[in-house]
Amino acid sequence: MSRPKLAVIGAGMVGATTAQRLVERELGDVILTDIVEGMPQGKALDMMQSAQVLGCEASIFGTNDIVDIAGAELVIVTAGLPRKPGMSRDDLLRRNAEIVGGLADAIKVHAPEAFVIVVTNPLDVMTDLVYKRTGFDERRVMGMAGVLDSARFCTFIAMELGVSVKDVCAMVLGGHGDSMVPLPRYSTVSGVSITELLPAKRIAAMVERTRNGGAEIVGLLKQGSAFYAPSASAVCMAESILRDQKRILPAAVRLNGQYGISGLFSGVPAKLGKNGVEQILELELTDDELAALQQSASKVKELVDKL
Ligand code: TXD
Repeated sequence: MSRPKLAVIGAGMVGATTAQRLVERELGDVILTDIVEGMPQGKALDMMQSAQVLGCEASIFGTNDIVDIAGAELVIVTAGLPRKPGMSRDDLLRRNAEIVGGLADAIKVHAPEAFVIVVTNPLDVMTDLVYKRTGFDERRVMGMAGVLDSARFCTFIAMELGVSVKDVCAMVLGGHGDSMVPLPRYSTVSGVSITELLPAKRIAAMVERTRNGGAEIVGLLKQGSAFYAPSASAVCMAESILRDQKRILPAAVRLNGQYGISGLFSGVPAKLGKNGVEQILELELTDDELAALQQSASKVKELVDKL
């Protein structure tokens, strides 16, 4: 059986875990690349051996040569520096822009037909950078944050109510950062909005915990940042595209007037299928929710302008 060629750039915590999940789900044959000599090769070999134990047929190849991504159908960009305790996502801006900008140029040359899912922070700005530097159609470039932020919100809701997380569905819009916009009205347990299930105070506390979801884990780990849920989230988006699932997932996509935002990437619900971002859904928002989303987008714009 021929499998699609997939590339994961950056073989650190998020990248390596992403590669592992792609292989274990047999979504494609994976190229894992990083600049640290021997590291992607070592991790790939270890994963190949785990695939043998698990009975997975997909392969993984580690390399330091970016040219090996040639012809990839889907590329996930995780290369960059992670946040350290006390460091804001925005501190990462300049350093990661250099790295991701260079990688976008390489993707344009070596994988010109690829879908690109960006993970590196600051997420919305890096996604914008990849879009501009590759010149790819906007349906092929997207950022992963909303799936993760929503997963965090879902987890806290399930913990609070003592219900299965499978029955919880939450929606978090906006940029990946302190200005993200969790939407309790559109967050449900088996179809019932949490606004009918929990007092406003408890909801506000969960919203706050969701906003600080990344920082909470950074603080606990002391070194590096979250990677299990981030990799699961990136793979969820990849799977929706590769298997044409047409899932509606919150993703950082380029807006052209939706929600009153133009020419910027921001997290909104999007349909992901074999053509990439196939549709952007416009939820009906209250004035406050819309203002929060636009405020979040204006923060992204500030950073884009800085670059
Ligand atoms: O929701 C989200 N979008 C995020 C984003 C959730 C979690 C992590 N998020 C961000 O992803 C995080 O703030 C970082 O910017 C990236 C990657 O996080 P990770 O935890 O995987 O960082 P690591 O472990 O430091 O791995 C980064 C790797 C490391 O091995 C570097 O050697 C490599 O990137 N790197 C490169 N690889 C290839 N090519 C180049 N140029 C390069 N530069 C660094």
